[in-house]
Amino acid sequence: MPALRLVLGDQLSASISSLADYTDGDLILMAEVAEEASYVPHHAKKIAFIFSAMRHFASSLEGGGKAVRYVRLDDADNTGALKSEVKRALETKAFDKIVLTAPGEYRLKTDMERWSDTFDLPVQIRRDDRFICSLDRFDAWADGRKRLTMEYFYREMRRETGILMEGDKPTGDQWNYDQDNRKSLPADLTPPDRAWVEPDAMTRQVIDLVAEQFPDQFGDLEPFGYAVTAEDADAQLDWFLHNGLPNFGDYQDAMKLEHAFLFHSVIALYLNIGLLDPLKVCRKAEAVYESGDAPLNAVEGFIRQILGWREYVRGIYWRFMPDYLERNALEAKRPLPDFYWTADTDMACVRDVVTTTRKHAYAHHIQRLMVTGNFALLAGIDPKAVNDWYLAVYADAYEWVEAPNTHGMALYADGGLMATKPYAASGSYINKMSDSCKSCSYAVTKKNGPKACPFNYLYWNFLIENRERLKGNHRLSMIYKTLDRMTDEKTDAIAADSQRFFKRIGIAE
Ligand code: FAD
Ligand code: DLZ
Repeated sequence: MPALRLVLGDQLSASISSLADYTDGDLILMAEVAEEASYVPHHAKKIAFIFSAMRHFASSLEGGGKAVRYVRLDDADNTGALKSEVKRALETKAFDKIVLTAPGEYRLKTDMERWSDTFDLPVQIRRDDRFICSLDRFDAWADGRKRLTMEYFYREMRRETGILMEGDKPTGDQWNYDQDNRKSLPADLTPPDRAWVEPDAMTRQVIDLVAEQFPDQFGDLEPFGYAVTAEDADAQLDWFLHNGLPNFGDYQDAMKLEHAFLFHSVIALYLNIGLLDPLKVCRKAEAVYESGDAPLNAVEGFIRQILGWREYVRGIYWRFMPDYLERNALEAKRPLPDFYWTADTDMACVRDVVTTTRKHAYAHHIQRLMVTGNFALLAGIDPKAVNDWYLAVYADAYEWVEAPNTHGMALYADGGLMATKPYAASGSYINKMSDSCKSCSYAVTKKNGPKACPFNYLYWNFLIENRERLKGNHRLSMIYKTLDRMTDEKTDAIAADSQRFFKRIGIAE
């Protein structure tokens, strides 16, 4: 008897495990459903990207002779949820099993684990083997360790894959070139113009659908230039390897107003839905180093993000869920300010990151971590609200990768499971790494008063509010010594400025 094979919107790889043993008579189900499109208010461009990539993938499967039941969002009978679409598909003929690849989010996995009872059929939930490190391998690495330090995990991945290795030694005799990768952008260095993809008729149809069905959604639907097929995603990667990668390392942390992409790859959205394969991406980058077209600090830095960070955060997510997202180590509870949606703020750096997020469903890592993330950390915003925002607004956002980065790295809500100290920074970090302070209505050099950069007093206010929770962290001992030397008058001014600011942006307790 045939199998019903469900392929989710982020499982668009020809090699996906749920399709491995497809045989004639089987049916592949793909469904655009309101439930997935609205469990957080996804960016309009993200919805269009996923739907268009799903349609292109379905059409390539059909082109290869496979039977696909593709349910469009506006199909009259669409029931709006994955489970009810499986039910409808099961009613079309007799199936002896349901086959799927494990989803990337805990909420769906727990639901799918009950489907066998619901449908009274065997349900095979297969491993998602599109990652370099299996979850078992991650757990074997993590078991018994006191600290799960990404760097040591990364070194094991380097050894196991042989990427950037000469025998048992790292290429260049150094594992990590991070200290070379923190330069600000020289004023005379212009980032390359991106080679975007022109939407085809199928993408245009999806854009019209999203415009009609999600009229009030956050984010600009157009212009739309993202790739929606594996071939075009590969071409985007190749463009980056030759035009961005040589400078990726040096300017990885740099920020420039109205230039979110800089020398970044903009491939996370393709990796995360399966249009690109992480190991192949790393090998291609390694080849660019070997041919002498990009320096080692750039190539190692880029590979570390994929072979290291991306695999590591996935391992953390599945090892610690569902408790992970229940943690709120700093007991942060202020609401998310409206300007995360409107960009209506006087802080030029935040305004720029939210604006680029709205336009492109993209911001680069340091913008996410050190501007919007840092602000949410310093202002004590409720982690649930911050997680929901990050999950909604980025085209590459799925909980397995979004949550550890937001909850753990940006907000320290996991109490230091991932980061050894909170990534808290005052305005001077933003000033060093960007050009935004030059045109800001606040003065980054001022520490207090109405003209002072809010990041400056919020930084100290954060340390004051969290003194009991953080004073035992030895990496913060120097900072707390500096705080202890401040006069009462100074700490009172910090608290008063912070409270005034919270009130003004509508988040005072
Ligand atoms: P590049 O800077 O060119 O990096 C190359 C690749 O490395 C990325 O495409 C990505 O696949 C991988 N990578 C880099 N950093 C990380 C990281 N910390 N964790 C996992 N993979 C990484 N990444 C997501 O893919 N989805 C998310 O929802 C997401 N949410 C984030 C939320 C916060 C608060 C922070 C601080 C980071 C988040 N990241 C997320 C990680 C990172 O910011 C993005 O992967 C990156 O900005 C995507 O842009 P890019 O493709 O140009 O990456
Ligand atoms: C993100 C998303 C959206 C917006 N829509 C769909 C959809 O209509 N159908 C679908 O199968 N998948 C969609 N996705 C991706 C899923 O949310 C994703 O598979 C889960 O979050 C697990 O990672």
